[in-house]
Amino acid sequence: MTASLVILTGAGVSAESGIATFRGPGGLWEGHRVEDVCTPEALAADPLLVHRFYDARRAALAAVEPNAAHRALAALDAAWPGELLIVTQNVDDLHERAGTRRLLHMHGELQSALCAACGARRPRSEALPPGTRCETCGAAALRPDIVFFGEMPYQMARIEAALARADLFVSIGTSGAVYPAAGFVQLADAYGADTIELNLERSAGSALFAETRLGPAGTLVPAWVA
Ligand code: BJW
Ligand code: ZN
Repeated sequence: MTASLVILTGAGVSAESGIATFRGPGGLWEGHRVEDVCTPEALAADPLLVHRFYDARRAALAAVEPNAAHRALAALDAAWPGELLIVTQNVDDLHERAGTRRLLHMHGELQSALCAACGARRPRSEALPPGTRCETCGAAALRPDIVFFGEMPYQMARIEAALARADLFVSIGTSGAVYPAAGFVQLADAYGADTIELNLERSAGSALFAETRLGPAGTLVPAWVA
């Protein structure tokens, strides 16, 4: 039987495309830490600041392209006959632009807007003017479709079920600073999966992995997939 894979990706996988990581150099935005902008409290207190942050990030997507790591994962997705799930913490669309299909955005997507009143989603390629109304319920409650600190990441039941069935868990380009994603390695290990970390430097939970390979994702991921 073919092995079942779960692959977790973080900001490091998009770094070589030119998207800044959160906790490395350039990890501040206009002097704000991500922990101060990505909260429901920040959205309530200063919605324009939070919308501006995501508008700038969305606009920046137009200037970047998937890199060799995204392409290698898309090729693996296309070729792997067994179960496979790529769980990304990234809110960019570089995995899908590379052609990955078995993909889940656990922290949301820059190119989606969420109605805080009814939960409806709509595609969002441009900034939405303040006061734009939800097409489903009519409330002026559209917010970035992003999982803020203190909010439950998306599709946790599906992720946990995939981890329970996984033979191999691979973590790529994530610092292991943010839960629950940082705990997936322990979960996968407890369920009996083998575990590998591919990262530029050792992550917070590095010791929990059976194997760690250090280097840039654009080099390590194609070599691992080959
Ligand atoms: C390369 C490379 C190259 C560089 N090649 N590698 C205390 C203890 C434990 C938990 C908590 C706690 N207090 C609060 C919590 C929970 C909290 C949390 O974990 N906080 C921590 C800061 C401690 N988590 C949450 O709140 C989450 N929700 C939750 O727990 O719900 C449960 C619950 C809810 C309600 C009631 C009760 C329970 C939600 C977390 C949401 C995270 N959101 C963000 C922002 C949204 C997206 C966006 O704006 O873009 O998601 S934060 C930010 O961090 C973003 C990322 O997805 C996430 C992870 O970052 P990532 O991807 O790891 O990036 P970096 O920059 O940290 O690391 C990059 C790595 O790449 C580095 O290691 C580099 O070395 C490497 N790298 N270049 C390969 N070329
Ligand atoms: Zn609505």
